[in-house]
Amino acid sequence: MDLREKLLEVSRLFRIEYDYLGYETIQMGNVNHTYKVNFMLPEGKPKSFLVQNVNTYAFRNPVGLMENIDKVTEHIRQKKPGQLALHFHHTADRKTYVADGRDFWRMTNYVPSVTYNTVTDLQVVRNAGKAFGEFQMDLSDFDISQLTETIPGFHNTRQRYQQLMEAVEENRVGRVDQVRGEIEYLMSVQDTACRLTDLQMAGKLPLRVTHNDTKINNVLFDPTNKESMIVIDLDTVMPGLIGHDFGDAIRFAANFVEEDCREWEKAGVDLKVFEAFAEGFLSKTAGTMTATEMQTLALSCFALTAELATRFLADYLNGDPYFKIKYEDHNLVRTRCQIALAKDMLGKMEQMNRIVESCGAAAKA
Ligand code: GN1
Ligand code: MG
Repeated sequence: MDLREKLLEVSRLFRIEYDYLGYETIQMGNVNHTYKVNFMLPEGKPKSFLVQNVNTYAFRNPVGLMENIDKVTEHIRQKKPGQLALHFHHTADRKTYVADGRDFWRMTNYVPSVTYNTVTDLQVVRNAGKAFGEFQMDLSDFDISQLTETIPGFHNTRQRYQQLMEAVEENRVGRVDQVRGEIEYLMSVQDTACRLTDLQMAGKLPLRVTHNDTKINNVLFDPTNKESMIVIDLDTVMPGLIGHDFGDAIRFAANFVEEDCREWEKAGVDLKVFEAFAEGFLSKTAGTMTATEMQTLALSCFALTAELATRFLADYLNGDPYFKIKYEDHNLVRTRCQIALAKDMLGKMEQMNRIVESCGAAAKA
């Protein structure tokens, strides 16, 4: 069965009975496959849905994942009735997924919106910070024990380093010699990169319910103004640290270039974007943050960047089984870009700390 037919079959299982027009592939995310599936309503208006094929290599327990999303979206919906929310469609037997033995499908409403991969508009950045900060606050009273860890140790940086070392030892596709310099750099900063994880293990940072994948393109914006509408991609909502969300957002949004820029030497942290995001994020979260959380926010940006470098590099060494790639060395380019960004962050750590301090003080005032 070709994809066109498959998407129709899946849509019918989600009880969409309109006339089928076809599908478009959406460039969204590096892990799942996403399609916009188009129909025609009886009154002659088009209507679209988003259908995703969940990557079960990355998510070994997709049913647990969907249960997490169900609980989290329900919690937010109850808190904010009437506000735009993610809505997953159900099959006739009330499941939020279709598992056909090979693939794992789900369907949501399609929200006309704009997303940003790189941003220089500081108002947009500030609003993204607010959106992720608010998301976390909405879940601050959610019972953590209700959540399945969809990817165990997702932001355990020590474990990520270990996985990189295993990939180096196995050298499955013979790429190790090509990346000695990258391995050496990452090893040289291991303890700094893992400080957040070490503090967590020592019980010095509180566990919260966090989003864990706070790329700015996971916030949908209203096309008519710069207001954020909704936070999407809840696959990795799990117990985590506030720094995981702050750090990953900065890693993506404040980089001068996209995370897979072939001119990786241009990567670096734009402090204006950093400040705007910090302002927005802290305006929502500062009141509930501990001193240690606040003091490690800037460090968390470095931690998440170095961590992702180890993940991209391990995937490259394993023959790219995890992240979708568009060309042979894509994961290597991603690795180099994250390393260049990480180096720049280390150089700017003092400035970043000062910005966090002043935004935190302003938010509490
Ligand atoms: C993956 O698929 P996407 O783009 O939402 C990854 C994140 C990485 C990101 C890097 C479940 O996210 O952790 O930061 O790629 N998600 C998963 O672009 O591994
Ligand atoms: Mg994601």
